[in-house]
Amino acid sequence: MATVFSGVQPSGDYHLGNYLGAFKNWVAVQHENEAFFCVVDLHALTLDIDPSELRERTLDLAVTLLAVGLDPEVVTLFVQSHVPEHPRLAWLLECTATVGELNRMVQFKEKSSGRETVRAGLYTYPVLMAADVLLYQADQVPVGDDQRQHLELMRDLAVRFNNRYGRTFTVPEAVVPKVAARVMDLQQPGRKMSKSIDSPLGTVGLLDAPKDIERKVRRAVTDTDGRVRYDPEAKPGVSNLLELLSAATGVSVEEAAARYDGYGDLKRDVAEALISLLAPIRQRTAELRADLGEVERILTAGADRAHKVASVTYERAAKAVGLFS
Ligand code: AQP
Repeated sequence: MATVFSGVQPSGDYHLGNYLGAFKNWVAVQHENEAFFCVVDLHALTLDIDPSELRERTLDLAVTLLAVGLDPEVVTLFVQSHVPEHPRLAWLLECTATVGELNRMVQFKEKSSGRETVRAGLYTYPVLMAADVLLYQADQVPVGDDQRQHLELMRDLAVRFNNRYGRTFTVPEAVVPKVAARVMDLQQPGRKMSKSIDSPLGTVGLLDAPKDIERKVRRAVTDTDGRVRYDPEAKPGVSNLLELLSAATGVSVEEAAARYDGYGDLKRDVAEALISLLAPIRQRTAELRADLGEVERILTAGADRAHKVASVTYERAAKAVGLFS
Protein backbone atom coordinates (compact mmCIF):
# COMPACT_ATOMS: atom_id res chain seq x y z
CA MET A 1 0.00 0.00 0.00
CA ALA A 2 1.47 3.36 -1.06
CA THR A 3 0.92 6.69 0.66
CA VAL A 4 -0.72 9.24 -1.62
CA PHE A 5 -1.00 12.99 -1.09
CA SER A 6 -2.45 15.77 -3.22
CA GLY A 7 -4.03 19.18 -2.76
CA VAL A 8 -6.07 21.88 -4.44
CA GLN A 9 -6.45 25.59 -3.77
CA PRO A 10 -9.83 27.00 -2.71
CA SER A 11 -9.34 29.82 -5.15
CA GLY A 12 -12.10 29.59 -7.70
CA ASP A 13 -14.65 27.53 -9.52
CA TYR A 14 -13.42 24.03 -10.25
CA HIS A 15 -13.32 22.94 -13.82
CA LEU A 16 -12.87 19.91 -16.01
CA GLY A 17 -9.09 20.28 -15.88
CA ASN A 18 -9.10 19.95 -12.10
CA TYR A 19 -11.44 16.98 -12.34
CA LEU A 20 -9.77 15.00 -15.13
CA GLY A 21 -6.20 16.02 -14.25
CA ALA A 22 -6.54 15.42 -10.52
CA PHE A 23 -9.80 14.68 -8.64
CA LYS A 24 -10.89 11.72 -10.77
CA ASN A 25 -7.55 10.05 -10.15
CA TRP A 26 -7.73 10.76 -6.43
CA VAL A 27 -11.02 8.88 -6.31
CA ALA A 28 -9.51 6.02 -8.34
CA VAL A 29 -6.63 5.42 -5.90
CA GLN A 30 -8.36 6.06 -2.59
CA HIS A 31 -9.30 2.47 -1.73
CA GLU A 32 -5.96 0.82 -2.45
CA ASN A 33 -3.75 3.34 -0.68
CA GLU A 34 -3.30 5.43 2.43
CA ALA A 35 -4.53 8.74 0.98
CA PHE A 36 -4.37 12.33 2.21
CA PHE A 37 -6.20 15.07 0.29
CA CYS A 38 -5.88 18.67 1.32
CA VAL A 39 -7.68 21.96 0.72
CA VAL A 40 -4.58 24.14 0.51
CA ASP A 41 -5.97 27.43 1.82
CA LEU A 42 -2.54 28.88 2.66
CA HIS A 43 -1.64 28.64 -1.02
CA ALA A 44 -4.71 30.70 -1.91
CA LEU A 45 -3.21 33.64 0.03
CA THR A 46 -0.42 33.95 -2.52
CA LEU A 47 -2.83 36.03 -4.62
CA ASP A 48 -5.29 38.61 -3.29
CA ILE A 49 -8.50 36.92 -2.19
CA ASP A 50 -11.36 38.39 -0.20
CA PRO A 51 -11.28 36.91 3.37
CA SER A 52 -14.98 36.00 3.49
CA GLU A 53 -14.69 34.47 0.03
CA LEU A 54 -11.71 32.37 1.13
CA ARG A 55 -13.62 31.07 4.14
CA GLU A 56 -16.64 30.18 2.02
CA ARG A 57 -14.60 28.63 -0.76
CA THR A 58 -12.64 26.46 1.66
CA LEU A 59 -15.77 24.71 2.86
CA ASP A 60 -17.23 24.60 -0.62
CA LEU A 61 -14.09 22.93 -2.00
CA ALA A 62 -14.47 20.22 0.64
CA VAL A 63 -18.05 19.80 -0.61
CA THR A 64 -16.75 19.46 -4.18
CA LEU A 65 -14.16 16.85 -3.22
CA LEU A 66 -16.79 14.77 -1.46
CA ALA A 67 -19.17 15.27 -4.38
CA VAL A 68 -16.67 13.91 -6.92
CA GLY A 69 -16.44 10.74 -4.83
CA LEU A 70 -13.80 10.99 -2.10
CA ASP A 71 -14.87 8.66 0.69
CA PRO A 72 -14.19 10.17 4.13
CA GLU A 73 -14.26 6.65 5.59
CA VAL A 74 -11.04 5.81 3.77
CA VAL A 75 -9.24 9.09 2.96
CA THR A 76 -7.97 11.84 5.22
CA LEU A 77 -9.57 15.04 3.92
CA PHE A 78 -8.46 18.21 5.70
CA VAL A 79 -7.69 21.92 5.48
CA GLN A 80 -4.00 22.84 5.28
CA SER A 81 -4.11 25.70 7.81
CA HIS A 82 -5.60 23.35 10.44
CA VAL A 83 -2.27 21.51 10.60
CA PRO A 84 0.39 24.00 11.73
CA GLU A 85 3.28 21.75 10.68
CA HIS A 86 2.76 22.78 7.03
CA PRO A 87 4.19 26.32 7.35
CA ARG A 88 6.69 25.14 9.99
CA LEU A 89 8.22 22.54 7.68
CA ALA A 90 8.01 25.00 4.77
CA TRP A 91 10.48 27.23 6.64
CA LEU A 92 12.97 24.39 7.06
CA LEU A 93 12.62 23.66 3.35
CA GLU A 94 12.97 27.34 2.38
CA CYS A 95 16.33 27.07 4.09
CA THR A 96 17.07 24.04 1.90
CA ALA A 97 15.92 25.52 -1.45
CA THR A 98 17.98 28.04 -3.42
CA VAL A 99 16.88 31.29 -5.04
CA GLY A 100 18.25 29.95 -8.34
CA GLU A 101 15.88 26.99 -8.41
CA LEU A 102 12.86 29.07 -7.39
CA ASN A 103 13.71 31.55 -10.15
CA ARG A 104 13.26 28.75 -12.69
CA MET A 105 9.66 27.95 -11.73
CA VAL A 106 7.49 28.51 -14.80
CA GLN A 107 4.24 28.86 -12.86
CA PHE A 108 5.73 31.71 -10.81
CA LYS A 109 6.77 33.48 -14.01
CA GLU A 110 3.29 33.03 -15.50
CA LYS A 111 1.37 34.10 -12.38
CA SER A 112 3.61 37.06 -11.57
CA SER A 113 3.93 38.43 -15.10
CA GLY A 114 2.21 41.78 -15.64
CA ARG A 115 1.59 42.40 -11.91
CA GLU A 116 2.82 45.58 -10.26
CA THR A 117 3.39 43.85 -6.95
CA VAL A 118 3.98 40.18 -6.38
CA ARG A 119 3.60 38.55 -2.97
CA ALA A 120 6.69 36.80 -1.63
CA GLY A 121 4.46 33.81 -0.89
CA LEU A 122 3.83 33.34 -4.62
CA TYR A 123 7.59 32.95 -5.07
CA THR A 124 7.98 30.42 -2.24
CA TYR A 125 4.70 28.59 -3.09
CA PRO A 126 6.48 25.48 -4.47
CA VAL A 127 8.36 25.10 -1.18
CA LEU A 128 5.14 25.13 0.84
CA MET A 129 3.83 22.56 -1.64
CA ALA A 130 6.90 20.41 -0.97
CA ALA A 131 6.21 20.64 2.77
CA ASP A 132 2.58 19.60 2.18
CA VAL A 133 3.65 16.34 0.57
CA LEU A 134 6.83 15.51 2.51
CA LEU A 135 5.05 15.79 5.89
CA TYR A 136 3.03 12.68 5.03
CA GLN A 137 5.97 10.65 3.65
CA ALA A 138 3.96 10.34 0.44
CA ASP A 139 5.19 7.95 -2.26
CA GLN A 140 2.85 9.26 -4.95
CA VAL A 141 1.36 12.64 -5.82
CA PRO A 142 -1.47 12.46 -8.38
CA VAL A 143 -1.49 15.82 -10.21
CA GLY A 144 -2.08 17.39 -13.60
CA ASP A 145 0.81 17.90 -16.00
CA ASP A 146 1.22 21.57 -14.97
CA GLN A 147 2.61 20.46 -11.60
CA ARG A 148 5.50 18.36 -12.93
CA GLN A 149 8.11 21.06 -12.39
CA HIS A 150 7.00 21.63 -8.79
CA LEU A 151 7.22 17.89 -8.17
CA GLU A 152 10.78 17.81 -9.53
CA LEU A 153 11.74 20.61 -7.14
CA MET A 154 10.08 18.74 -4.27
CA ARG A 155 12.13 15.63 -5.04
CA ASP A 156 15.34 17.67 -5.20
CA LEU A 157 14.58 19.25 -1.81
CA ALA A 158 13.82 15.89 -0.22
CA VAL A 159 17.03 14.35 -1.55
CA ARG A 160 19.14 17.37 -0.53
CA PHE A 161 17.66 17.45 2.96
CA ASN A 162 18.17 13.70 3.40
CA ASN A 163 21.78 13.94 2.21
CA ARG A 164 22.59 16.85 4.48
CA TYR A 165 20.72 15.86 7.64
CA GLY A 166 20.10 12.13 7.37
CA ARG A 167 17.18 10.22 5.93
CA THR A 168 14.05 12.14 6.92
CA PHE A 169 11.69 12.22 3.93
CA THR A 170 10.33 9.74 1.40
CA VAL A 171 11.15 11.03 -2.09
CA PRO A 172 7.74 11.22 -3.83
CA GLU A 173 6.82 10.63 -7.46
CA ALA A 174 4.36 12.58 -9.59
CA VAL A 175 1.53 10.45 -11.01
CA VAL A 176 0.13 12.18 -14.09
CA PRO A 177 -2.86 10.72 -15.98
CA LYS A 178 -2.26 9.22 -19.44
CA VAL A 179 -5.20 11.12 -20.96
CA ALA A 180 -6.32 14.69 -20.17
CA ALA A 181 -3.23 15.45 -18.08
CA ARG A 182 -3.47 19.01 -19.39
CA VAL A 183 -7.01 19.97 -20.37
CA MET A 184 -6.87 22.99 -22.63
CA ASP A 185 -9.13 26.05 -22.71
CA LEU A 186 -11.90 25.50 -25.29
CA GLN A 187 -11.47 29.01 -26.72
CA GLN A 188 -7.67 29.20 -26.52
CA PRO A 189 -6.50 25.62 -27.02
CA GLY A 190 -2.88 26.76 -26.68
CA ARG A 191 -3.34 27.41 -22.95
CA LYS A 192 -4.52 25.21 -20.10
CA MET A 193 -8.02 25.47 -18.74
CA SER A 194 -7.61 27.46 -15.53
CA LYS A 195 -9.67 29.08 -12.80
CA SER A 196 -7.66 32.27 -12.81
CA ILE A 197 -7.96 33.03 -16.53
CA ASP A 198 -11.12 34.91 -17.39
CA SER A 199 -12.40 32.66 -20.16
CA PRO A 200 -16.06 31.87 -19.42
CA LEU A 201 -16.67 30.17 -22.77
CA GLY A 202 -13.39 28.27 -22.68
CA THR A 203 -13.78 26.82 -19.19
CA VAL A 204 -16.23 24.04 -18.36
CA GLY A 205 -17.15 24.27 -14.68
CA LEU A 206 -17.91 21.12 -12.71
CA LEU A 207 -21.30 22.58 -11.86
CA ASP A 208 -22.18 23.97 -15.30
CA ALA A 209 -25.75 23.33 -16.42
CA PRO A 210 -26.11 20.87 -19.35
CA LYS A 211 -27.17 23.65 -21.75
CA ASP A 212 -24.02 25.64 -20.90
CA ILE A 213 -21.78 22.61 -21.42
CA GLU A 214 -23.46 22.00 -24.76
CA ARG A 215 -23.02 25.65 -25.82
CA LYS A 216 -19.36 25.82 -24.76
CA VAL A 217 -18.44 22.60 -26.56
CA ARG A 218 -20.39 23.62 -29.69
CA ARG A 219 -18.45 26.90 -29.81
CA ALA A 220 -15.05 25.32 -29.01
CA VAL A 221 -12.29 26.59 -31.29
CA THR A 222 -11.07 23.96 -33.76
CA ASP A 223 -9.41 24.63 -37.14
CA THR A 224 -10.26 24.91 -40.82
CA ASP A 225 -8.80 21.60 -41.92
CA GLY A 226 -12.06 19.76 -41.20
CA ARG A 227 -10.50 16.33 -40.50
CA VAL A 228 -10.79 14.66 -37.10
CA ARG A 229 -7.27 13.58 -36.16
CA TYR A 230 -5.31 13.46 -32.89
CA ASP A 231 -2.36 15.79 -33.28
CA PRO A 232 -1.94 18.17 -30.32
CA GLU A 233 0.77 20.22 -32.09
CA ALA A 234 -1.02 20.83 -35.39
CA LYS A 235 -4.63 20.50 -34.18
CA PRO A 236 -4.77 21.55 -30.51
CA GLY A 237 -8.51 22.28 -30.39
CA VAL A 238 -9.64 19.00 -31.98
CA SER A 239 -7.07 17.00 -29.98
CA ASN A 240 -8.35 18.56 -26.76
CA LEU A 241 -11.91 17.50 -27.66
CA LEU A 242 -10.70 13.97 -28.40
CA GLU A 243 -8.91 13.81 -25.04
CA LEU A 244 -12.06 14.98 -23.28
CA LEU A 245 -14.11 12.31 -25.05
CA SER A 246 -11.52 9.67 -24.24
CA ALA A 247 -11.31 10.65 -20.55
CA ALA A 248 -15.09 10.79 -20.21
CA THR A 249 -15.90 7.52 -22.01
CA GLY A 250 -12.79 5.35 -21.72
CA VAL A 251 -12.23 4.89 -25.50
CA SER A 252 -8.72 5.71 -26.73
CA VAL A 253 -8.15 9.01 -28.56
CA GLU A 254 -7.23 7.15 -31.75
CA GLU A 255 -10.37 5.04 -31.60
CA ALA A 256 -12.45 8.15 -30.93
CA ALA A 257 -10.83 10.03 -33.84
CA ALA A 258 -11.62 7.18 -36.26
CA ARG A 259 -15.33 7.43 -35.48
CA TYR A 260 -15.89 10.95 -36.87
CA ASP A 261 -15.91 12.54 -40.31
CA GLY A 262 -16.58 16.07 -39.12
CA TYR A 263 -16.36 18.37 -36.12
CA GLY A 264 -20.13 18.72 -35.62
CA ASP A 265 -20.68 15.06 -34.67
CA LEU A 266 -17.56 15.01 -32.52
CA LYS A 267 -18.71 18.08 -30.60
CA ARG A 268 -22.19 16.64 -30.11
CA ASP A 269 -20.76 13.45 -28.56
CA VAL A 270 -18.22 15.33 -26.43
CA ALA A 271 -20.99 17.51 -25.02
CA GLU A 272 -23.17 14.46 -24.29
CA ALA A 273 -20.31 12.61 -22.62
CA LEU A 274 -19.41 15.60 -20.44
CA ILE A 275 -23.02 16.18 -19.42
CA SER A 276 -23.33 12.54 -18.28
CA LEU A 277 -19.96 12.69 -16.53
CA LEU A 278 -20.79 15.82 -14.54
CA ALA A 279 -24.50 15.22 -13.75
CA PRO A 280 -23.90 13.08 -10.62
CA ILE A 281 -21.38 15.62 -9.29
CA ARG A 282 -23.93 18.45 -9.56
CA GLN A 283 -26.55 16.38 -7.79
CA ARG A 284 -24.25 15.27 -4.98
CA THR A 285 -22.99 18.85 -4.49
CA ALA A 286 -26.55 20.07 -3.92
CA GLU A 287 -27.12 17.31 -1.33
CA LEU A 288 -23.90 18.04 0.54
CA ARG A 289 -24.50 21.80 0.57
CA ALA A 290 -27.69 21.07 2.50
CA ASP A 291 -25.67 19.47 5.34
CA LEU A 292 -22.55 21.56 5.85
CA GLY A 293 -22.36 20.48 9.50
CA GLU A 294 -21.43 16.99 8.35
CA VAL A 295 -18.77 18.39 6.00
CA GLU A 296 -17.26 20.38 8.88
CA ARG A 297 -17.18 17.25 11.02
CA ILE A 298 -15.32 15.39 8.27
CA LEU A 299 -12.73 18.19 8.07
CA THR A 300 -12.21 18.25 11.84
CA ALA A 301 -11.65 14.49 11.96
CA GLY A 302 -9.35 14.78 8.92
CA ALA A 303 -7.24 17.49 10.56
CA ASP A 304 -6.83 15.34 13.68
CA ARG A 305 -5.61 12.37 11.65
CA ALA A 306 -3.34 14.53 9.47
CA HIS A 307 -1.84 16.28 12.48
CA LYS A 308 -0.84 12.96 14.06
CA VAL A 309 1.21 12.01 10.99
CA ALA A 310 2.54 15.49 10.20
CA SER A 311 3.79 16.18 13.72
CA VAL A 312 5.97 13.04 13.73
CA THR A 313 7.67 14.06 10.48
CA TYR A 314 8.07 17.68 11.53
CA GLU A 315 9.67 16.74 14.87
CA ARG A 316 12.07 14.43 13.09
CA ALA A 317 13.05 17.17 10.59
CA ALA A 318 13.40 19.83 13.30
CA LYS A 319 15.64 17.56 15.36
CA ALA A 320 17.69 16.66 12.28
CA VAL A 321 18.56 20.30 11.52
CA GLY A 322 19.49 20.92 15.16
CA LEU A 323 16.52 22.84 16.56
CA PHE A 324 16.57 22.71 20.35
CA SER A 325 13.57 20.98 21.87
N1 AQP B 1 -6.14 22.37 -17.19
C1 AQP B 1 -5.79 21.38 -16.37
N2 AQP B 1 -5.64 20.12 -16.84
C2 AQP B 1 -5.31 19.08 -16.02
N3 AQP B 1 -5.10 19.24 -14.68
C3 AQP B 1 -5.25 20.48 -14.16
N4 AQP B 1 -5.15 20.97 -12.91
C4 AQP B 1 -5.41 22.30 -12.92
N5 AQP B 1 -5.69 22.71 -14.17
C5 AQP B 1 -5.60 21.61 -14.96
C6 AQP B 1 -4.81 20.14 -11.75
O1 AQP B 1 -5.76 20.42 -10.72
C7 AQP B 1 -5.13 20.23 -9.46
C8 AQP B 1 -5.48 21.35 -8.52
O2 AQP B 1 -4.97 22.56 -9.03
P1 AQP B 1 -4.94 23.93 -8.20
O3 AQP B 1 -6.20 24.61 -8.28
O4 AQP B 1 -4.45 23.70 -6.82
O5 AQP B 1 -3.84 24.74 -8.93
P2 AQP B 1 -3.61 25.00 -10.44
O6 AQP B 1 -2.83 23.91 -11.06
O7 AQP B 1 -2.93 26.30 -10.48
O8 AQP B 1 -5.09 25.00 -11.03
P3 AQP B 1 -5.82 26.10 -11.91
O9 AQP B 1 -7.23 25.72 -12.09
O10 AQP B 1 -5.03 26.36 -13.12
O11 AQP B 1 -5.83 27.32 -10.95
P4 AQP B 1 -5.14 28.69 -11.14
O12 AQP B 1 -5.89 29.33 -12.23
O13 AQP B 1 -5.33 29.32 -9.80
O14 AQP B 1 -3.73 28.45 -11.52
C9 AQP B 1 -3.62 20.10 -9.72
O15 AQP B 1 -3.23 18.74 -9.60
C10 AQP B 1 -3.47 20.55 -11.15
O16 AQP B 1 -2.39 19.92 -11.81
